[in-house]
Amino acid sequence: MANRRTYVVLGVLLFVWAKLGTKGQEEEEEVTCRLLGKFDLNGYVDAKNHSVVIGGLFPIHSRTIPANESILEPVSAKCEGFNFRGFRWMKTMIHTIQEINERKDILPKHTLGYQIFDSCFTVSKAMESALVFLTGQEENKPNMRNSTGAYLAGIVGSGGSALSIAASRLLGLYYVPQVGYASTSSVLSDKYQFPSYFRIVPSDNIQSQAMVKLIQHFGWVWVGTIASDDDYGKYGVKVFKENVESANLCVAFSETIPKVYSNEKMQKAVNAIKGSSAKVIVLYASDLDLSPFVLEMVYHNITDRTWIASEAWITSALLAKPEYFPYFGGSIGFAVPRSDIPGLKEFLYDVHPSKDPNDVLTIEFWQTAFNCTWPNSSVPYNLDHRVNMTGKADRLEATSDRLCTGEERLEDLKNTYLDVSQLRITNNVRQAVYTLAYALDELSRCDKENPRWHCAYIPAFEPWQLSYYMRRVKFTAHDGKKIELNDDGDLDAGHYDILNWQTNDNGEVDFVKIGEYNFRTSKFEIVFAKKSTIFWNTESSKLPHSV
Ligand code: TCR
Repeated sequence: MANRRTYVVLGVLLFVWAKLGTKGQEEEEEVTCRLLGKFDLNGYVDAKNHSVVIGGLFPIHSRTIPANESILEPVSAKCEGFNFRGFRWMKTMIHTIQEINERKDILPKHTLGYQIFDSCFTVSKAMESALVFLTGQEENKPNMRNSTGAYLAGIVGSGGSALSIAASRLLGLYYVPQVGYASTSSVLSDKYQFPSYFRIVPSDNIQSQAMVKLIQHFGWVWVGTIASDDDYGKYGVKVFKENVESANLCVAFSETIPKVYSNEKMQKAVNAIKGSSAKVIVLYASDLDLSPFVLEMVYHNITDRTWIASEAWITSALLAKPEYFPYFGGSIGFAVPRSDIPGLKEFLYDVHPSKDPNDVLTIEFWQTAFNCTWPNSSVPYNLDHRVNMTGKADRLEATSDRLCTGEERLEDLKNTYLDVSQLRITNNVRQAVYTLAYALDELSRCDKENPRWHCAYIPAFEPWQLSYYMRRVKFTAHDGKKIELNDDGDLDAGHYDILNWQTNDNGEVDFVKIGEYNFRTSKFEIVFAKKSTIFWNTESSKLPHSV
């Protein structure tokens, strides 16, 4: 069931309003406390009649709408920029939970519910959600029970590192397990700061080392770096630079791209790229943050560069478009391995706005995908409040006069949501849910005759008791991959695919696998497939020099 929920939160966030007398000392100071009060989160809930509930946080939108400054009280922001990839991740979580509930070998006596929120790819929404998870929405103290009374076991999320870090600072206070499917920042391995954060994706420590190995392999010496201005880009580049130094290579320039559009900062990055003889550039950022930067590269016609892509954009359908190929063709990067998920395709196709008039996310999905307006719905049609390249607010109030009929066919759609050929992070979402389920299963099997401190009953357990089992979880996934977390809650054995952007006969961008980077505690190797050819985006189409 989906709905827009407005939660009144008592005492969790207090806005202290000190109203000082305007006429100086003679007037008495009057201090009033006001409730800052309404969480406004979109999402999906199925919590009734289940033993425990798993929380989820996904970037179903890519940003919040800038608040109207004339409003004095802080209000919960609205979101825009529908993100089809995040919508697919969210659906995958529901699909996995349903699958686990049908299985007899995991948690045979229990079923899992879910409570999923849209993080809008912003820290503020991630924090709101974390508070709602902890307080159970109606009460002013942590009780780990959601509004339906079901017990919250742990959380799957969030997308970006900055969001996971923020959420984890709250969830970690109570040892509520959070299992990341995409947050890769190296700081999240620090268990003093993030005691109950686990992840099904390797830390960027490994990726940054891999990038240096790649650069050495091709004999490049000088490289530039560009990072997004957040915990992902900045820590990624920091570790990269440390590794570059110990490999005796050199960084020609190091710039950040702003989160909130600033022409000045953007031009600084553009000038660094233009003015440097380093033709190889490491770009550490999430695709949702990259569009303005990509447009700058197009505007300044910056070609003849070889981009080393971080995992967050190497397989991005938002960027891998033929019109950007002259600028970003030939990019090389590391991607988490892909997998096929049985039954997911059919599950994804089972989406229609007429099923539930309150399901605002599905209505928005339909409107955005088919470029029409759903009749009689309150969901606005794709407003865009982004700031444009000149720095002015660009309120593109797009309207589609065409009404949706409901007869639109998903089969005719070419859309990231339905593309199941590149299930990478999607597969991580699945494994994150399984990790929680296996840990709960172990907890449910503990020897009650001979109880230990971590032995408990479902649903009456403390979050740290589940964290104990999370640290020891070990299982084989549907695709045969063995999943085991180390003491830092990280996955430290596995491999990345090394991909190269090439065009195919239809003029589309293909992610061609040219090799693998295998890693296991203190053993790394880079292997290039013998027969693969690499596309180089240089004038000569040959390996660029960057010395
Ligand atoms: N870590 C990024 C976020 C991210 C991502 C992605 C977002 C990664 N991979 C794929 C969208 C799609 C890797 C972070 O912030 O930690």
